[in-house]
Amino acid sequence: MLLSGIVLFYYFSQIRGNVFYSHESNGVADKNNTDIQINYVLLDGTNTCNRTCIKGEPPVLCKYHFDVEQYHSLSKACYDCPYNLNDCFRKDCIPGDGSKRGIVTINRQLPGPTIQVCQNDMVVVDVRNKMGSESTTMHWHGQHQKDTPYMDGVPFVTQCPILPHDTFRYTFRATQAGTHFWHSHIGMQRADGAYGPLIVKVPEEEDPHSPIYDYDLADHVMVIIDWDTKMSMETFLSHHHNDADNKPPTLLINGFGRFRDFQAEENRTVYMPTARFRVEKGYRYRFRVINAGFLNCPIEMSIDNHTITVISTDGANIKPIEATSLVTYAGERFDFVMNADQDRALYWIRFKGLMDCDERFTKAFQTAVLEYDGLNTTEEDYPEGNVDYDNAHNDGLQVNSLNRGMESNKSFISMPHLESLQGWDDSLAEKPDFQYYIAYDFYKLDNDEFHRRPLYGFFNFTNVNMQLLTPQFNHISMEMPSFPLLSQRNEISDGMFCNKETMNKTDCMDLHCQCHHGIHIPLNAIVELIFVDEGFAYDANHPMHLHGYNFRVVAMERMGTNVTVEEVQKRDEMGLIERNLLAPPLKDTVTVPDGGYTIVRFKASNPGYWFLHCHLEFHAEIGMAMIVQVGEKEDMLPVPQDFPKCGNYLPDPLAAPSEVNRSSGSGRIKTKLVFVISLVSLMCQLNLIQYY
Ligand SMILES: *[C@@H]1O[C@H](CO)[C@@H](O)[C@H](O)[C@H]1NC(C)=O
Ligand SMILES: *[C@@H]1O[C@H](CO)[C@@H](O)[C@H](O)[C@H]1NC(C)=O
Ligand SMILES: *[C@@H]1O[C@H](CO)[C@@H](O)[C@H](O)[C@H]1NC(C)=O
Ligand SMILES: *[C@@H]1O[C@H](CO)[C@@H](O)[C@H](O)[C@H]1NC(C)=O
Ligand SMILES: *[C@@H]1O[C@H](CO)[C@@H](O)[C@H](O)[C@H]1NC(C)=O
Ligand SMILES: *[C@@H]1O[C@H](CO)[C@@H](O)[C@H](O)[C@H]1NC(C)=O
Ligand SMILES: *[C@@H]1O[C@H](CO)[C@@H](O)[C@H](O)[C@H]1NC(C)=O
Ligand SMILES: *[C@@H]1O[C@H](CO)[C@@H](O)[C@H](O)[C@H]1NC(C)=O
Ligand SMILES: *[C@@H]1O[C@H](CO)[C@@H](O)[C@H](O)[C@H]1NC(C)=O
Ligand SMILES: *[C@@H]1O[C@H](CO)[C@@H](O)[C@H](O)[C@H]1NC(C)=O
Ligand SMILES: [Cu+2]
Repeated sequence: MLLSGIVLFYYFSQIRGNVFYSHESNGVADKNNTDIQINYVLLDGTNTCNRTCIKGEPPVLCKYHFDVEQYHSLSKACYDCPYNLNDCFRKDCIPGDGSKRGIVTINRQLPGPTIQVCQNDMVVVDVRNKMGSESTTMHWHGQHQKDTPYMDGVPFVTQCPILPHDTFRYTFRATQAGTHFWHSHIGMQRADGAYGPLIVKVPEEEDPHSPIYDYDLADHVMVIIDWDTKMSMETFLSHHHNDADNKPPTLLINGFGRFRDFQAEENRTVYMPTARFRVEKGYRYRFRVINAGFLNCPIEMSIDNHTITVISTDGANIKPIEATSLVTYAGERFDFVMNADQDRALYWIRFKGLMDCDERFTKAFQTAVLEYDGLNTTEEDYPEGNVDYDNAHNDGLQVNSLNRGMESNKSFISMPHLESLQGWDDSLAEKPDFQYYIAYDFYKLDNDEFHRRPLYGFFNFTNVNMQLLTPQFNHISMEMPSFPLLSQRNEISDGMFCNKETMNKTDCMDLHCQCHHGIHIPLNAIVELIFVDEGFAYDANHPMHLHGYNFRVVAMERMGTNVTVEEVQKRDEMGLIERNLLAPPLKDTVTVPDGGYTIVRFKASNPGYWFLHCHLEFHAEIGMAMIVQVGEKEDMLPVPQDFPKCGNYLPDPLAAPSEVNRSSGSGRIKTKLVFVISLVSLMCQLNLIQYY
């Protein structure tokens, strides 16, 4: 892969002292950051931070440059792709699935550049917004930002959006080892290509799984996304404001997809290239899977003639489990080991889209190729047999199955049954300090964004495709604040947040309630969140992602098609909910069975304002999200003094000009006025302005 991009070379230049923002702020105690005040070596991240991690070696500072651009797949950079397959691998060529469409890229790569560092390295990413009219932010999915909560990249929660032409320097420590990813956290940019791997490695001695694999190669990272044939904003708008659907037709694996065929000379059919994963017979390989998906399309993956041994999820190690297939949901990551112990051959890797991608809708699937060494094959050689949607599945034990819970049987295993290698901690205490139900579904509401009664209210339509159901947490749609909560926390007013305790549920079941949905959790409380997917409307699936933490997944069950919080509560009181409080897996993104619940636990030890949301972009963007405030404002780290600010500008229109503060440049205004007047008179003289 071409990973050069635009990179600033600070190769081996020693830098000393305070590369980090000094933590001085309005009366908030200075926190000791002595542990990160080391003399880092500033490296060009793309080439030199990608290294073997050695125990005892000091961390380094890795610098990357991200140019966020609106771009195009199968652009002129692709010349004769796919008729000449070599052209598809040219620099700046994004072959995609063969659709020519607008995309959003980082350094004209899709997926974007890989950030690969060792644990505790400092990562510095200059994100330059080269889009003319859209703002952006970047989120480092899986990193907890404990030292730098204001680097979490959530617009209006931790920072202001980065304006067009501006550059924002993210600086954070890669504390969470494992397979993660970075992605834009604004609008539909991730859906259109603004995502890439973030791999944090550890020394071999610190990896409990190192004895069971031989290689952990950059080439074996598998980034999956569901993919559309047009800009996803187009799909979003036509689905939300008209009768079009929101189902992704295909998938991309590392930016490649065989979706269309192309007719070449002599009636020869050619395809876009597929992702290829090369292995040498006799060795065991660690693969890292990232689901960057944006729509309701869980993806089942399997490799023909091989089993996979799943060893970690969302960066946290689990006891290895051998399986045939793995289901991933948007935002999740899994690492597995595969043993190249079969005949030297080409094998299909099958990716099957579920839910909105299944046989009822688009039958979206994709393939990649597992290629053994010594075959003398080209990009045009494929494994035997054709893959279509109906045979995109391999039978056998499945990990993380769709809409299944701990009622697991021999054919599938659900998340709480995986065993964390981190053992027990006090988040798994018998009773939590703070328990909170978050129930959701799609509701038939006159959501003012999409249905305006009496003009075009929800019930004005009989055609269900014209009825937009609103996904909400606890009957509330999140309205994002006008300024970032964490970095401008002094502007937060009392009573600014709403939640099910402050709202009248009866009202919110009939009317569309939209406000700054937030809950407040005491610092260091042991928290239990119970997600209830009521399941009345549709068969849906919402992956839940919490920023700033990973949580234990202690229970999961599918109860039926229609479920209420009261029923789950009753079940719990009767002792019918089985919680795994021994060593359940640690995750930051988890599925909830439709018509069921998922229960997670964490210790609220990371103060801040953290976003909790459905990881499907269309849902999060229309309010299936909330704020989790952990601790008091004083508990949170202060932001750097010169951190960018934003917000409304609403001066009093009745205030006399004299009341406007003179200090801030009235002189300059006068000069400008004189300049404008003389410019206008000059233009009049030159007849550049016409009067009508
Ligand atoms: C920071 O650490 C130094 C040395 O360990 C200690 O003397 C000092 O009191 C600490 N300051 C704060 C604010 O904790
Ligand atoms: C890391 O370096 C290896 C060897 O130089 C290269 O093959 C690989 O692509 C690099 N990986 C990344 C993530 O840059
Ligand atoms: C291509 O296909 C067309 C229609 O099926 C057929 O008439 C023609 O002979 C084919 N050409 C070649 C070169 O095979
Ligand atoms: C894969 O397994 C199938 C079924 O067991 C077998 O028929 C086939 O020959 C195997 N493929 C290869 C390339 O070994
Ligand atoms: C590899 O394949 C090419 C074309 O198919 C052929 O010309 C060449 O001789 C082959 N090389 C070996 C070592 O088999
Ligand atoms: C496990 O449960 C599923 C769904 O209820 C069922 O289809 C399957 O046959 C069961 N498998 C076994 C081995 O019991
Ligand atoms: C929509 O429904 C409302 C009643 O809820 C009705 O008053 C209104 O006339 C309807 N509008 C149209 C355009 O049918
Ligand atoms: C909630 O609203 C309903 C209908 O508007 C009203 O009857 C009820 O008293 C309200 N409940 C509370 C607790 O305010
Ligand atoms: C679930 O609720 C839906 C919508 O209210 C209703 O149409 C359906 O009959 C219910 N299903 C069951 C099994 O109760
Ligand atoms: C004007 O200045 C005064 C005193 O410096 C300050 O208190 C006030 O908030 C300022 N007003 C505006 C609109 O900036
Ligand atoms: Cu959702």
